[in-house]
Amino acid sequence: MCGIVGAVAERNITAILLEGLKRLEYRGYDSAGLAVLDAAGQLQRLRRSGKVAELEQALRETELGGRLGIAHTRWATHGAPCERNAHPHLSGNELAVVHNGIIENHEALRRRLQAEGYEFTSDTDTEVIVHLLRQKLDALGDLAAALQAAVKELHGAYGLAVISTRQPDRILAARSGSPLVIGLGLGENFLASDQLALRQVTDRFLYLEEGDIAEIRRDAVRIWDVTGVPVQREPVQYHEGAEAADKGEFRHFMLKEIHEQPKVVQRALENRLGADQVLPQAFGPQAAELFARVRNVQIVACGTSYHAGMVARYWLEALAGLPCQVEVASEFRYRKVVVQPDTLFVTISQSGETADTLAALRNAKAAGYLASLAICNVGTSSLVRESDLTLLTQAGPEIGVASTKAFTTQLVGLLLLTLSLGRVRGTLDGELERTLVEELRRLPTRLGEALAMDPRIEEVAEHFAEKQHTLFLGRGEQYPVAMEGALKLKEISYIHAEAYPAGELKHGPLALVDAHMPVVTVAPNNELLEKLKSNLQEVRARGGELIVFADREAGIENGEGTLLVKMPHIHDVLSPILYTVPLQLLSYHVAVLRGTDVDQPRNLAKSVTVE
Ligand code: HGA
Repeated sequence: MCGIVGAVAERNITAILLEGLKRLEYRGYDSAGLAVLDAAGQLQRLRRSGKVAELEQALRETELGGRLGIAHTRWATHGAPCERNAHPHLSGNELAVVHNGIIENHEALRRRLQAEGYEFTSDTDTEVIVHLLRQKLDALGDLAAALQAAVKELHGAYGLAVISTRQPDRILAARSGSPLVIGLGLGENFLASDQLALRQVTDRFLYLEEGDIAEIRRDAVRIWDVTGVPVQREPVQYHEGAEAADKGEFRHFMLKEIHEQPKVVQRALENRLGADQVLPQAFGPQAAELFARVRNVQIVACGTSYHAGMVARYWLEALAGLPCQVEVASEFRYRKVVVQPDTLFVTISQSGETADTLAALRNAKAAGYLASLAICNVGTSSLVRESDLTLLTQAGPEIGVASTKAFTTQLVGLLLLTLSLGRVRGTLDGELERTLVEELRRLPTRLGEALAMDPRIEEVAEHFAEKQHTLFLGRGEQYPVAMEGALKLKEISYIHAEAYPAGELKHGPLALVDAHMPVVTVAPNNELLEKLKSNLQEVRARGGELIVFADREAGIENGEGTLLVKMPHIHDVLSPILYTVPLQLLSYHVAVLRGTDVDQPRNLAKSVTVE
């Protein structure tokens, strides 16, 4: 979603701001802008709707430059995506603000500030912040004090940065519900909503905590906590994995990330598997003692991560004998829940900054759960820092907005969790445990075999290029895989796709089936295969075209009305991980054929840091 970059240095910082914005582009946005204090100490602002490249082009045509500035990519929540609403927003040409998040009481504040004579030039909620700040600055004379006073009147979520002509040597920042990180340089300092934006200038970071306010100058950083008390935040050295933010030989990040799956799954298993069991320390030193007390599991997540949670429910109940509930975070957070005794609260999020999931975790703290566990890809994220236990998925940076390798590594993490809980509680059969550990070791090879089906999947994708609707079917733990397949197709090809448990077909969706509605099915060779085959017959009998991803021994043949993709054989329990891969490839090829923006699909954003 929106991105923030700020810099204060002895050199012109516009190139640093632009490079930072480019590094955040993958999150999805609709406009971009920056504001700097020029050599005369005046505020100069430039904004463009569309891509950062357009802002860059506009910048080349001006003289604009300075040693202190802030920049932003906006993903509109309040007000149309257009230049007038792009950030930074100004007040009286002496203050500029960029903001990620939503100010919920913006209407009341706007009315009050307008009545007091402040003139608004945008439809955004953000603009109230800059006028409110100017009011406070007029009264208090100091930017940090003004910000401390202003945030007390803001309800909602914000990560924000402010610069002013009145104190032209500093950037002020505030965090509440939307992440911010300070990058430490030599004689220069930086600010961003994600450290990725600053990796070209530093690898040392201070992570702001909830409620923090920071004052960033060239040679000093001061931070106050939520109570206004000065605090020190420990600098963290950031080590990036080998896979940097570049596409390499691939046409899109999404394709690169799909192909990385054997490698990242291997990494997700490293140091976590013993000879015939999941190592107890995989979830941290206190895990074994806590796991022994777990009697229920509550999983909360959004989007793709929610689908990973749904697969885990099948595993946790079947293998660890634990009752498990799974819910989308945006519902869970506003619901009065009845907490069963000894329930482990599990959150799943790629970024660890997903606003709804974080809010659910924060609510859960007061609700009486046994402990919280985050399954997450970003070790420095808020979710990780605020959870009792963590399992990092080790997927490496995921740039494509549509999640792929983050999902499969989440599934690996959730299977490790299931096996650990099953072992500690004595509910998992020892023989089955050994088999599954062995199968997990072989998983990277199996994933490589699934990727080798790519040319066939590309052929199959051609049958979709002109379609407008499609159904995805699965049974048991393949039902969430079908949901994830449908989500991928919607996200990047804009084809309407619905997933159903295959047994539900005749309770409604069969009415939609005709020659224009392809039906995609995942069919591993398991105990539900025969039932699934009957469901496929129901589709064929209505003239529906089937696309089936089936175990090579499933006894399903390519033929009229049935396009078959033969899959490598895999143990039932691990089949959701393997069968996800061809569905990712199918969506990818369909999207390429339809000419959509695969890595940055319209209207979507990575790391959903607003509600
Ligand atoms: N509410 C602000 C910022 C939106 C945002 O943070 N998106 O991720 C706006 O609409 O401009």
